[in-house]
Amino acid sequence: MDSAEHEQRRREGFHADDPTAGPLTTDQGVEVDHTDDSLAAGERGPTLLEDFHFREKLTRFDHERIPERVVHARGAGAYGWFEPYESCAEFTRAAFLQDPAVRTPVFVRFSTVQGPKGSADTVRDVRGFATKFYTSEGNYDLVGNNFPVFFIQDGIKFPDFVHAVKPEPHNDMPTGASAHDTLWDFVSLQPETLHAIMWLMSDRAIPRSYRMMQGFGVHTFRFVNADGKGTFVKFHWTPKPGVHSLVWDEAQECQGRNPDFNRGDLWDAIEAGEYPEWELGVQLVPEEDEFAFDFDLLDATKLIPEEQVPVRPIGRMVLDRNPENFFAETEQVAFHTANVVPGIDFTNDPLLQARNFSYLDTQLIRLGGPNFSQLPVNRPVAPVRNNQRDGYHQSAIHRGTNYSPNSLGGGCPAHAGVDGKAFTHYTERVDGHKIRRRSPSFQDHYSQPALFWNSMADWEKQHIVEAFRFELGKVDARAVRARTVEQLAKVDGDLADRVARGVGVPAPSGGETASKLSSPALSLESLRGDGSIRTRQIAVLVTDGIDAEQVASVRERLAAEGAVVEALAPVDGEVRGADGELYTVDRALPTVASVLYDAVLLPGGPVDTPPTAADQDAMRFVRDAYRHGKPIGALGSGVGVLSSLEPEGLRLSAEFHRVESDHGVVTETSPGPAGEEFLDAFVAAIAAHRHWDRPPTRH
Ligand code: HDD
Repeated sequence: MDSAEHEQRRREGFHADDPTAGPLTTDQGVEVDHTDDSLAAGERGPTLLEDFHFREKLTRFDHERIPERVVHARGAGAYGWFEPYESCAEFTRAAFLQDPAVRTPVFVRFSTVQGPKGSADTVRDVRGFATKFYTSEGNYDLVGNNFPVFFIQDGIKFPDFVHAVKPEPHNDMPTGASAHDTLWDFVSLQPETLHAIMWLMSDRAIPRSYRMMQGFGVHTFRFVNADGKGTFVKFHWTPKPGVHSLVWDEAQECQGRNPDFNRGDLWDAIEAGEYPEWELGVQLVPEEDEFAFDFDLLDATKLIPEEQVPVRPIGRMVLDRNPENFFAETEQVAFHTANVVPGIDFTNDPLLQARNFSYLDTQLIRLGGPNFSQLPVNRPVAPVRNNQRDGYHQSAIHRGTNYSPNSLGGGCPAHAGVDGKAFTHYTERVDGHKIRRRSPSFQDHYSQPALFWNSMADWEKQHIVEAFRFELGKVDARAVRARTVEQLAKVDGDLADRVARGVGVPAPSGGETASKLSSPALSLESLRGDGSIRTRQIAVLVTDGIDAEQVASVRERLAAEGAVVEALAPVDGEVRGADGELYTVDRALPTVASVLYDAVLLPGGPVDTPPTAADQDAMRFVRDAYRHGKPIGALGSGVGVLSSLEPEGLRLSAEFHRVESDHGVVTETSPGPAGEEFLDAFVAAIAAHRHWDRPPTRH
């Protein structure tokens, strides 16, 4: 079956009857001529029970909601495809990893974990990154996160962990946040959480965009080739535009300004034809090297440093279509870690083993019965033939016998296997006593959090410290704060000391670091992507008197580089340029904020009339952009606007025709169209995303 047929089969049955193709009907197909008034006994009389249309309409409405996911309730999804770069036959027989000419359709759902379905996008949280590959051999689900490690080692602790992080039971607060007593109580008592907690306190937990975050399968899985040979594998998704994050202050403001910040960004990019893309990479470990590490490959709180086992790129995924109906597709999609295909198998990771139970179980309650795999978004493109019958919401009309073996049904469906295509479980010798005990090889909880800390740039460390101070600062129980800091001291003395000073608890003495190792690949500094500024949102602050020619010259260059430029003015409509021409405004400043943009340009106007200095919204915009490390370009008298903030010691151009670029602030005082030197420097500043360690401003 080629990929076009795949797509065709997957889409079959996707649409209910077209509601625009004829008159309104009831669910039974009876035409209805009136849906605005209920049937009543007289003009001011009571509603009549026999109004079946009214009752059906209300009943259906009453039943529109299904239980939200117990975790990962808030999400956004998109369709696309995956193609391998070359055959991976040496390691796996999975059909979708064999032929670069075959594109496998995918559906991906990104999510936050803690908050309910209606919570804000930019909370501090792990992001889910779940991919359903509709392969020719059946559906394969890679249900990952944007962190490579998880909070617990054994799935039996999952309900405890989730209870601790979810809103507190007595008052259902806080929504979408981990900064509360019960989570930190759990963390302080369960040190296996510390590695994932380090990631949670880092900027990875506040991604700029779903398109700009990594994805990880987390567990060690197993590839199996046609000879039955196994190879351990860890999966990595790497986004083409690089990994970019928000800053915490900005993320919090975004929650109010645009709670749909991440899902809107995904939607808009796909609508604009800027298709998000990731490279799939694998870390491969031969079976014979299972014990070659100072941690256990089966422990999901550990990562394999890339410097030790490089990530090998094996293919790419592009998302190119938004769903048509959020409920039908994004809400009803059902992922399951046990959805594997021949050539991909499990390991004995106890977290993975628990997940293999939990996901099917949860879909049964969430989607109301066992036939959810018949829903269009879940339906495999590979044919389904078995004796599993009936149940709620059965939509197939099965014929013939429903047991095996049978003779009356011609023995159908026959067992697969004659052509070697069937799934066969990896043959692994298992030997042991029946015990309820964590393996001693899982007991080092401090080295890898220290490895992560050691790998961070100074500004990343500072953000981690600030995040710990924020979170623990919200914890009422002083003993929990103190116990958490004691745990941090076992990771790294400096970290614990810096956190302790912010949260009013004594710094534990003599803390060393639990590891001297570092992995530079973990720092955002090494994940800057392809250096492009495509889809970056650039604000241009305009008012009456702007140099419209100058604005046009910058707009043209930024648009040519694929950025999205919007002109913001105190009020919507038009502004009159210095040349007397009208210039169109895209949005009024009071309706937006700097946190919704990646960079800002301050164009000039006639000397002595800085276009924005008098405008409080504009000044706040620039101040926020500066504080959040965002690239700022200023031209002509626009430089004066910036210098009115008095950034201490920042180089701003004062001389005519001179371009200064300092900490992502690019200035040129000359009037008229922007020169190449300015444009190149501004584009480079935007491509670098953020500029940390800026000198403070006086205003
Ligand atoms: Fe899970 C949903 C990722 C551990 C039980 N999980 C869920 C989703 C993602 C993950 C991305 C949302 C899928 C979607 O978009 O519909 N979960 C992970 C990762 C884990 C992990 C990367 C650790 C490596 N999960 C985990 C454990 C358990 C669960 C240990 C239980 C033992 N997860 C669930 C669940 C959910 C779920 C309760 C809720 C909704 C759903 O499954 O479909 O079954």
